[in-house]
Amino acid sequence: MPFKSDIPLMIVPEYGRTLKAEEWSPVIDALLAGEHFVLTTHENSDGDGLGSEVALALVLKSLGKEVSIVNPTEVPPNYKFLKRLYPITMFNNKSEDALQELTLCDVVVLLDANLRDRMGSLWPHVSFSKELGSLKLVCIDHHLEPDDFTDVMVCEHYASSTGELVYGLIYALQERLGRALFTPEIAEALYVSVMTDTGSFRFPKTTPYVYQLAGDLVSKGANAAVIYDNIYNSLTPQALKLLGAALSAITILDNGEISWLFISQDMLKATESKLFDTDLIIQYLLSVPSVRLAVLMVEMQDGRTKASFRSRGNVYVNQLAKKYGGGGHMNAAGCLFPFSSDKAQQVLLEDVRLFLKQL
Ligand SMILES: [Mn+2]
Repeated sequence: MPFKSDIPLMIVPEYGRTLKAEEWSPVIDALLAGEHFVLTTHENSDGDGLGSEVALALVLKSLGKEVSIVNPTEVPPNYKFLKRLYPITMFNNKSEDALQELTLCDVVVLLDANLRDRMGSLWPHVSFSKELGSLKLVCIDHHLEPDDFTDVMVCEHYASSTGELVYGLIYALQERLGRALFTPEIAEALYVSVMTDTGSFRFPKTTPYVYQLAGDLVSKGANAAVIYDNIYNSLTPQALKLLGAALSAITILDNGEISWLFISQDMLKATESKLFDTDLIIQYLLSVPSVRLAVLMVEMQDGRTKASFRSRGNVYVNQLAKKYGGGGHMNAAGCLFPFSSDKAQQVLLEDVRLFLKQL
């Protein structure tokens, strides 16, 4: 008998609200005052973070600023085409260029993350420069419950994506400067952000405003079909093998309410796939309509365990992730367990059951 669902999708009245130009003033002041910028996003970057930083880098460059994009982890293969629009460097403590950029810059803009730890290996350097008083940290994001660690922050969780916010920021900047700033390249980068973070315009935050914005970006030169093809029709044979193995390993527990998947290093090795190949799998965990909470756990190379949560209705998984130092959105969140995957699975399953029971 198929599981049935009567769980309503969340619609929040503030979804689709846009910021007034004056609400962007602190960000615009910081951007116009800065000379030398480093833009960055969270570890294991996604389309939203990457598209947002490329779009903002292109805008700042056109204003005559020095701009580098330096990320804590590498660009996943299906987003590498963005590097054609702007160079993206991966930071590690041995890379002299990236270290120099971080030392020279006077403004760091963090996009699509609102917790200091999400900056990974960049944070100690940013924090050091900030303490010296030589650096301003600006954050633009749309996740829940931001940390207090920046100088200027716009964190609006009703926005579909960080790209949606950057789009509004560029319009506010155009108004302030009295000149046009959008180019086809900027439109392309922002379209990547909005398309990926709305699950290709399917998620609840896909408001009429988001469709208008997408239409505006297409009219400014973004090629929707080519962008979709670049990002989603880009699986390697290894990633397909992993998908097959992962789908067979999904378990549906507790009367269909929980879907559960653990991907081990052995599974990644057997299919010769990579960590970022796991990203497309989580959507299948929520494709059974009775599922209220979906958990994907991935064993990392260093022994830690990465957990991603998706949920339906009033199951606010950001609260679950927060318990372990993570965070995210109401229906999509994640965290990193510092201990072995056996222990992580055991602890988390108990917690997930308790969490659902008390709702
Ligand atoms: Mn995002």
